[in-house]
Amino acid sequence: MSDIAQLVSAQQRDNIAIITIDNPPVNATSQAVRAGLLAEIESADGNPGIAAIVIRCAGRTFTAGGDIREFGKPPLLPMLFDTCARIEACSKPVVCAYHGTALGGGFEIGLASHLRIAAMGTQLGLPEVKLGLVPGAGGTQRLPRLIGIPAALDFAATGRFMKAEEALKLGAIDAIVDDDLLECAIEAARAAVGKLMRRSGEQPVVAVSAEQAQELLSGVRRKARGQEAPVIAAQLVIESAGLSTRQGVVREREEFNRLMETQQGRAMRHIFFAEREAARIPGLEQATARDIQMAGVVGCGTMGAGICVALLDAGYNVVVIEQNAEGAERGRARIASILERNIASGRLTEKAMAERMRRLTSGHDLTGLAPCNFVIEAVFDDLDVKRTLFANLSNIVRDDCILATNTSYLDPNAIARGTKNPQRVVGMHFFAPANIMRLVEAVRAAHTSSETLATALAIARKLRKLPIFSGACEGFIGNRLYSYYRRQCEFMLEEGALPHEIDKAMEDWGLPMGPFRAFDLSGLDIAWALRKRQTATRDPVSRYSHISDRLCEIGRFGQKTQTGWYRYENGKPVPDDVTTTIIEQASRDKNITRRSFTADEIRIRLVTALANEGARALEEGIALRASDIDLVYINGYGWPAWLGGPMFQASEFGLSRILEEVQKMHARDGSEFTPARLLVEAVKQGKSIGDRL
Ligand code: T1G
Repeated sequence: MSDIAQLVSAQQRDNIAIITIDNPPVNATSQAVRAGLLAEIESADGNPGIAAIVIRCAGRTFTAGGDIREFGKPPLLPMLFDTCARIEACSKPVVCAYHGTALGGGFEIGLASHLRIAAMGTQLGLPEVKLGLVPGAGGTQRLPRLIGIPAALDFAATGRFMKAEEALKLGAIDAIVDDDLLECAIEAARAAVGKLMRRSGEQPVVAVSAEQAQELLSGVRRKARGQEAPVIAAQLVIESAGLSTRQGVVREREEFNRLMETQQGRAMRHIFFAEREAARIPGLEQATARDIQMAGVVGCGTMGAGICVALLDAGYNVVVIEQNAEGAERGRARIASILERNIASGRLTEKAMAERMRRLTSGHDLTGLAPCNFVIEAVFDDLDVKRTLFANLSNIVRDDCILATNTSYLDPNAIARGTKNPQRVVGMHFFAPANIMRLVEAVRAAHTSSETLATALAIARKLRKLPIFSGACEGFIGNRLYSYYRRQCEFMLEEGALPHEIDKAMEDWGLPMGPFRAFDLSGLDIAWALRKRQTATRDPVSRYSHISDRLCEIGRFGQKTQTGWYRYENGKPVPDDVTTTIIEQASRDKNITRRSFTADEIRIRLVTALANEGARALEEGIALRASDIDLVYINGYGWPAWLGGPMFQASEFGLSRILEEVQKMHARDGSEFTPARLLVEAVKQGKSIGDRL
């Protein structure tokens, strides 16, 4: 039997042809599926014994769209838009039976059919923009013909899913069924025989005015923040009013092919696979996560409160402990105020908030945590404080209660010392605001058991976070790399750049916030305290910039003091002479002749700082894969997905260029910037940065 026969098959029930796509896991429309579907439609159309056709999928979902593994390779005929055109032109009614997630090409197969029904719970959408693309099989042309330009534009430009109920209301589908989907589809096909067929591509589109089009486009552009695909998708939807479906599909295809080759497209596809790969942690295949009935949180400052909200949102019962009664009261109020903000923004109802608050117990006595089988601490980031806390906790909670630390820098091994059963200690590093940021670094300490790690990962996933495995080291993956990035930012100041120039170079590139604005936002005092603690152990010959210390010495701690790298006027950062004077003095102190930097120089230097240290983290097994590092920067440090992360960008710049840059750093800035062995090897062997350098 050929592949085609296996992946797409047809049966006949009376005079109805039932075409079934069966291509697990998600019925992607790979070449064999496209060809099989085309062949079966043609055969049914030409068969006088067939009066109507049903298209359905086997397995857990209708097709989730194009086979992403085929992307970036030479296209294989037939293209899905041809198959869809053939479906639409069919002389017999074609009913599409959606279930699961009908996405991209999957949704488009139905849009080209003459009638669409969906099982309860089906979700539909055009998520191509999330892969840096636009729909490629007529989605931008047929959807506006069914639901109008503004609604179609919203789906095509955001990639958001619509529930079957919304799709029905908008007119994207014709019915929702809660009985047997196939039987209902056959029934609908029978009823359609001999009736006038409604071809989506032949429906008129109600044009929008030029002003409305501009308004819609500028809204999309604003939200896309530099990503190209959403704007193009919106344009294509708007253009549908002036073109026939056939012409529109040609336009759509041109843009699809062009976007496929762009860096943004490559980056987004890299991230799609990176996210799925990140879930695979070697050695953990057999480990089962424990069921958590009650979660405890120690510390209810900004971080602790955010973690509590995330736990409450995910349905856990939560006990939160502060140092004293007032602290507990304040903590509870902090949690309530986050939830209230979610009500104000329409994300939560009053009732849901009340229900969450009922699941929250707050107090100031650690013994309140006795019933918990998972406790996370989010107290002041000090080793003695955390060590004492864990030692105390291990006398209160059950011996198998998992103890997680939210430390951002400290060594979880040191925290675990003195704890009974250190195998149940794990790092779970959240990023502020913890109820919103998607990244959690799941840190395996020397004694962490597989079951403990698997439980931490499962909890993070239940919180709808993206857990990334990290080994134990100072700063884990994210902050470890970040300190090299921060230092190169400051070195460039000494050499001639100014904070706003570096910020502009990075913001124009795509970061929502340049490094100096980000430093100001998170506060300069914490890093200052850390540097002071490290003074004694710092290598005296390694390059050290005093600029940030000088700012802190005069009380410039960033946004919270209204001055830091910038001066803040009504919350807006303004380059400040005081900072410039300190920077220029630092250059003079080191006899550095100041020079100007191009934006490209700034970007490559900062990517190099991250990628070289990233490669070292890979060498040491701290990070499992280069793509995990990219995910850390995208989900925890504001990098847009379409930039692909620092390791992806390093290979885009070219690894030999990166190596040259590290060699310069090494010569100029000292031994911490030694080229990573993996980087040197990759360049020598002409390999790409890949997942294993
Ligand atoms: N192509 C190839 N593999 C895919 C795939 C796809 N479209 N979608 C999922 N997989 C693999 C995935 O890598 C994983 O594999 C397994 O399926 C399960 O996925 C012409 C051009 C459908 C909501 O963007 O959003 O149509 O890791 O772990 O959480 O206009 O997958 O097990 O080896 O994510 O249940 C548009 C992308 C394509 C859909 C299921 N479609 N997929 O989520 O499982 S472009 C998309 C998803 C297109 C046309 C154009 C989700 C899902 P492995 P999973 P899940």
